[in-house]
Amino acid sequence: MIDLRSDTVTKPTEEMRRAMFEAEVGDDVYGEDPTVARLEKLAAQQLGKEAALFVTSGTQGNQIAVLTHCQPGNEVLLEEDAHIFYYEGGAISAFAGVQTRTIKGDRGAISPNDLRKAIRGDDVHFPETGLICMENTHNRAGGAIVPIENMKEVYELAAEHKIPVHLDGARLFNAAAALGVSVDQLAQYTTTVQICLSKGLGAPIGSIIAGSQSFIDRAKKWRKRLGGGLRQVGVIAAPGIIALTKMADRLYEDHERAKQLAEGISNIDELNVVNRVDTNIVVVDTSSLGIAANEVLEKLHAEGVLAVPFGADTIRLTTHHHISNSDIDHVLSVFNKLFGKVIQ
Ligand code: TLP
Repeated sequence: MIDLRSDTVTKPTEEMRRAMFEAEVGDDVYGEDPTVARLEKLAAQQLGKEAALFVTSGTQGNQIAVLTHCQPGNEVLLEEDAHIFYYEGGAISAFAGVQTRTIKGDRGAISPNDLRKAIRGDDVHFPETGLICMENTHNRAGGAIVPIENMKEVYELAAEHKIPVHLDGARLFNAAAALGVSVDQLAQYTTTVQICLSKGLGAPIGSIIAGSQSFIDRAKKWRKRLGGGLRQVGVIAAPGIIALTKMADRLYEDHERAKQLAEGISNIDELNVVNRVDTNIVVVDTSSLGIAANEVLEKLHAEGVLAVPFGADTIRLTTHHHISNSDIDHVLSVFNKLFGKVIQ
């Protein structure tokens, strides 16, 4: 099987497995796990923040950030296809008791003008705008990079109104690699940031949230409340250290392969690549085939290629460190075999 469902399917490298085996551990609820402490310190340094916290998943990291920043009844502004809004099971309202107000973006970027209009003024009728969320790269925009200038504008506007900005940076390292900048250059325009260790960076589990020391102190309490206070968790923090130090430099390869994949697929008349491929995600409109996306996926599955549905007529393919050049060639030959003939 060539698994292009997500970069979350990546398995730990040999080095990660060895690090897990050898990890020094302690009870992290007592703050005594030296490996977790090392990971958090390293992540805070890389992201240019005062402190960081190891959490179990991207979803947990985002939700802890919302819970820590907001009060029940606040309004949170986010792009209309943001993962926090679209894919987190409504957790933001279920747990934090906030309401969401979505703004249509352009390739995941919210225009400062639209944002300005959405920020609430001081009125007894209104909820307070408690948080602005950004996402970079933007998943549903097809791994699109939100430009650094846009992040700066959003952050400055938020600061004028004393509103914190949380960045869902599940794939921030992909954005940084594609732009040729360091992650702190992007994270500087955020109050807090969440990054995933378990996507393109290949760790088996875990995310980081980073921000000021006082934010992280409060976030730690929320993590505990949510049952995310873990004990000898150095065994899973250890591969996270390798993710941060060894895996970011190769992400450009995933981006190159995604571009090759998109180019090959777009040569098939009945298929339409709908995103400009900035990073490791390719979104394909299959509507011209006259069959539902799920059927397209079944046909691919039968040929040993896995992808995910991304809408009624769209599928998503994601490259990652288990996907080689010859896998891309093979996937394209499968696409041609299945769908290329339709046009002849
Ligand atoms: N995204 C997953 C699915 O949930 C859709 C994927 O396969 O892409 N933020 C962003 C931008 C994400 O893409 C994801 C995962 C998360 C947060 C959540 O991370 P986890 O899965 O660790 O909770």
